[in-house]
Amino acid sequence: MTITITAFEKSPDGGMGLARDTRVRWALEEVGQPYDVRLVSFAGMKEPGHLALHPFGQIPTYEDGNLAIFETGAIVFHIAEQHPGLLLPKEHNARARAISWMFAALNTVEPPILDLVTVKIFERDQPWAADRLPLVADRIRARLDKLSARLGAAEWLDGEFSAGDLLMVSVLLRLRMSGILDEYANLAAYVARGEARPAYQRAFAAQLAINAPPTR
Ligand code: GTB
Repeated sequence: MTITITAFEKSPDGGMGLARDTRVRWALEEVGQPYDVRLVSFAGMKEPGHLALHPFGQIPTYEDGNLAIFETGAIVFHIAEQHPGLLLPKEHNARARAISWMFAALNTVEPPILDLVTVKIFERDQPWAADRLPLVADRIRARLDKLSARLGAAEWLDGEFSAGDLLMVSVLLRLRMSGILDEYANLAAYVARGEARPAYQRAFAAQLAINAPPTR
């Protein structure tokens, strides 16, 4: 049975890899798991067929035989569990620590980064948007100060590359356009290391091929 994920028919980022299917593609590439992609329009996401897979009408989803799951973190976790030792260490404590980093990426580091997108795009016409922006940026810096200190000169967050790094790099790269990532040389280098991985390159190229196909 082939694994099928869903992705935007046309991503608003035009193929910069910021939509969350890139994270799932990256995990599948890291473990060497072939997959199919079903493209979904914004309207299609809200139709009953897709809502049966994703209760909030979003992408990505993941189907494998009679299993259908949603939420990028849960999908990446499932993929990692299917391939012990590749994205999660086999040793019990190291595995638990890698899972901590997965949750830290999604629950602690990503929320203020999402707030930045919200204030810059969706709230930009509000009279208070200009006042809110520096507050949100400082909340991001508060997280990055600590993350940068913890990473130090290490290659990855806890020993070998793990699903924790995959999600943390995916979260941080959303910051590049803001310039905040470049305030932290070790984090910028960490993100670049993640993006240089062959599996990431394949995942990025696959989503780009959909969103910015060659003109001829
Ligand atoms: N918590 C869920 C998860 O982690 O899976 C969040 C899923 C989610 O936000 N999905 C978005 C979606 O389907 C796409 S990834 N949105 C459509 C909708 O809600 O109707 C978020 C995203 C979208 C676009 C860009 N971009 O263009 O830069 C970046 C990220």
